[in-house]
Amino acid sequence: PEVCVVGLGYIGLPTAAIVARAGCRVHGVDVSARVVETINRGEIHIEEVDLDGLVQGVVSRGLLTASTRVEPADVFVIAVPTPFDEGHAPDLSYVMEAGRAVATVLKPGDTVILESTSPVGTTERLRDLVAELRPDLRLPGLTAETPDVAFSYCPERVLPGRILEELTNNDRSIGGVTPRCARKALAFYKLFVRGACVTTDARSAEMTKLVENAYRDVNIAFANELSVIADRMDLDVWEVIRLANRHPRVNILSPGPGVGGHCIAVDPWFIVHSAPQDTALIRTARGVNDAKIHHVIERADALLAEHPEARVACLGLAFKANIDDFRESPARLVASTLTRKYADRISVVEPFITELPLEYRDTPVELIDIDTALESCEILIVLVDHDLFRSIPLTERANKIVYDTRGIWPDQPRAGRKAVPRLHAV
Ligand code: SAJ
Repeated sequence: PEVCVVGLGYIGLPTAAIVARAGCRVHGVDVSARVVETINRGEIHIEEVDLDGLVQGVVSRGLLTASTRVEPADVFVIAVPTPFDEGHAPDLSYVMEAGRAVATVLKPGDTVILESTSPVGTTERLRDLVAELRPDLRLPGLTAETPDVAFSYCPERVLPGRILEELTNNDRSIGGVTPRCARKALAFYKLFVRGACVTTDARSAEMTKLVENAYRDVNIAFANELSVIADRMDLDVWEVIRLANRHPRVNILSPGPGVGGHCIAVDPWFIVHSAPQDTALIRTARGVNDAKIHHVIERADALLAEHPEARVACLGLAFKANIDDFRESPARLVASTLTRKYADRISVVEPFITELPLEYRDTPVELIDIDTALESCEILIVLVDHDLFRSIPLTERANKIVYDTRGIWPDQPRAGRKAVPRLHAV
């Protein structure tokens, strides 16, 4: 089939490239002319392992083209952002805009697939929008006869940094507005997915995506709450979690400086917004994870105030380890908040950038490398668990004052605390 992918971001571009590699002719659409030009040159505008070579290959073979206009195709994949507004209500304007554009070129036999994370009911709303704009088409769920166009919801569940591998190997939920719609979408995903493809209805698939990320948010909140309790009780939370996780049915996640990225900190709100009365746990988990950021800021602030002469290195700004993505990053918020008070003695180490973000303009704060930080700073605040930081041996940091929000250095002597004899399994 010919495929049109609307939205060429972190999901749309890798999907377009993988579908093209599977042998389909793919046309990608993006609102940004710069993104379109970059891709048509065989280059990419985002960082993702191995994506550059893949895009270069399919563009040079003529299998992937891009423009700012939706073109006729057999299958349409919509992968545009769904942010939320101030009141945590989902903003579906990009999805509906994409739907309007697709509606203009739809013909009988086509399949429309929504991949954007969306509140329950969005795929049916998309169908309703097309019904309004194209009264000439018979649409699923609205006609007793065989519909002209299929509508399905198929969320992605890939992890940044492993997108190409996970796009191919993860299982997929494929939710049709009708069973027939699901089967049409299934035939498309079978072209490039090696994981199992499980068909269901559109509303269940929409909820599944939200539930997966809310599940992770709730579990991280549990770990973060434990870390705050442990601080108060002068316990090493990582030691406690390591021990608890030896129980065959316990698997506690890792505390950190809060939850970042554009998925886990956002998607639970879509559930809360749909059922405000019944989401005490999910809402509280969001609150716990957001509050953890402020707990870290307070502790770091107290440490810096206690050592007024010490120079400080904030290690990491990314929202998680080993990626260059800074969206909704708690590390970034902690570092910039400390900078407002201690700019004259703070430096930042972030191996994934060459220039500090905008908020550092007009501050004396410098981006330094890890060697310089180890030579010149007395306090190290670990905000991201990049492998580069994890690999620093104790000998290079034994005499530092360390606040490790990620637990990457379990052997670090803890300032002001008695050494705890570590339990080792024998
Ligand atoms: N984090 C912790 N402790 C942990 C795990 C994560 O503090 O034990 C933090 C991270 O540091 C980061 C945030 O949580 O700030 C989110 O990181 P993540 O690796 O859990 O997730 P994302 O946002 O990169 O990707 C998630 C994934 N969802 C699940 O694992 C259920 C991914 O599979 C989804 O495709 C993606 O959201 C998405 O696009 O929805």
